[in-house]
Amino acid sequence: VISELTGTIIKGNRLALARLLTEVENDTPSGRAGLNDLFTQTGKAHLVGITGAMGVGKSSLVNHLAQVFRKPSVEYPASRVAIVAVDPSSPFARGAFLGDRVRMRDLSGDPGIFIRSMAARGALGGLAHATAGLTQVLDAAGYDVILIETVGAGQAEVEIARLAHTTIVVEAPGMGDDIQASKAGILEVADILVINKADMNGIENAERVLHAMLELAQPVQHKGYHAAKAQIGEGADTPLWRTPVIRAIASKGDGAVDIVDAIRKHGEYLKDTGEWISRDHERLQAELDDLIQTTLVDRWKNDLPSGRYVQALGDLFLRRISPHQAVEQLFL
Ligand SMILES: Nc1nc2c(ncn2[C@@H]2O[C@H](COP(=O)(O)OP(=O)(O)OP(=O)(O)O)[C@@H](O)[C@H]2O)c(=O)[nH]1
Ligand SMILES: [Mg+2]
Repeated sequence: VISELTGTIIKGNRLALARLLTEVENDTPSGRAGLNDLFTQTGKAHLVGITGAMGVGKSSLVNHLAQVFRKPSVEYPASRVAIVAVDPSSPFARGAFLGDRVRMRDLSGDPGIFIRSMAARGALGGLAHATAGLTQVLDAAGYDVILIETVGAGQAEVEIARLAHTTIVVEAPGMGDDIQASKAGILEVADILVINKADMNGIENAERVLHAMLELAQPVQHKGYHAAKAQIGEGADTPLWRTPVIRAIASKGDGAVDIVDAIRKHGEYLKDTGEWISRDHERLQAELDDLIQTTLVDRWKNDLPSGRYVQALGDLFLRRISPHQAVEQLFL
């Protein structure tokens, strides 16, 4: 049984969709009810994470990717595209947000595109959780491609990568050999690497460095790829994914067609190998386990005699007891 709200969202009511997204983002009871209602309709969308350092050109790229996805081709019908831009919690957040809005305005006339900005939460778990909720609603609402833009290269990006089927890491020359992604091990989660700002100096160098780092970051994958290719012979389909490195000039839209092509190929690869389903199952299990954990901790804290936790914490601060002893005391 679906509620009236859910029905209108599935029929394409954008206002109802925007309202539910706000409820889900704030984790309100009606947001949860809406998600429960819609959940049976999820699991169809291709979730694509776009991550990279600040100002590298992610929003410009997302803008053009959405337009390419909207154009029907011989092989593919037009997709309905949702964009979720996760704003950084940095002092630049407002500027970036306004910048995004200016660039994203190109897309706003198209009813097949839905754009949503989301403020980064304090807790990383909170952000990942809220993003997962938003993508579920958009998925149920019939958006077949959901582009999730996240800024930076750190823990948050790895969490978003875990949420996405396909993770695109965007780099740009001009940072010397000091490619940002290397630091957080973000290359390990890259399914597609984009070197943006190909109109700037240093593109060849950046490309060389990235290829070298990719070999280091994904040695097993590459070994597997070569070994498998040797076994099945030249020309046969490769059973393992090899992260492509694609040049782009996002401000002009150059490279967008190639990147969309790579996204579609990666989606097919995931489906052919069964990884689409295994990633989906991993994601759902992680979500369930997270929920169990928070629920257990909340319940347990509620059941604790008042003051016990604060007292143990006080003793810990004063170094009277160790963290392990504090746990023993609390679970007495
Ligand atoms: N020269 C050049 N400039 C670009 C290119 N792509 C984007 N830019 C410019 O780089 C700046 C940042 O672009 P955005 O698309 O906002 O980058 P972003 O990664 O989304 O930025 P944040 O969300 O703030 O991290 C803008 O001034 C763009 O016009 C490119 O390929 N070449
Ligand atoms: Mg941006």
